[in-house]
Amino acid sequence: MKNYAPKVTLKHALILLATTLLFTTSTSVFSYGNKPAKAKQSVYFIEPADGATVGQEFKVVMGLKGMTIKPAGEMVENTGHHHLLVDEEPIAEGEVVPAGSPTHLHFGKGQTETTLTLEPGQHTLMLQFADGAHQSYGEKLRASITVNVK
Ligand SMILES: [Cu+2]
Repeated sequence: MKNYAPKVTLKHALILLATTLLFTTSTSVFSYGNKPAKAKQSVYFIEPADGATVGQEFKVVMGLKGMTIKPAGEMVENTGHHHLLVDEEPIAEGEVVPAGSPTHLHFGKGQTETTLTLEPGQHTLMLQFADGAHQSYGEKLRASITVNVK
């Protein structure tokens, strides 16, 4: 009978340990469950940096996350091509990026970089990702920076 009390204590300790492990595991699973299932979709400027001072001729490198680049023409979900808008207003989701405009540049072959030549002064560069028919994906796939051209 002297051994009875320690046995109970050991049993309780094991239950407590098991409960702790279960709780820890559940907490971990819950944390992972809170992460978005889909990678966040975005476009961004790799080059130049926001606020950069650049020469009149400068390189622009366009970045993309969570989408795939595809040349213009074919409509495939989660694909599209870059557009670069120079000192222009944003294009709302579903609206077509104008063609034949010197300030609405299409990269319909799937290009991810270009060279711009701008007049000295401050300019706004806007990246807009759009689908195979040049229809804007809207704000979620848009990014703007300001550059100072020497
Ligand atoms: Cu286009």
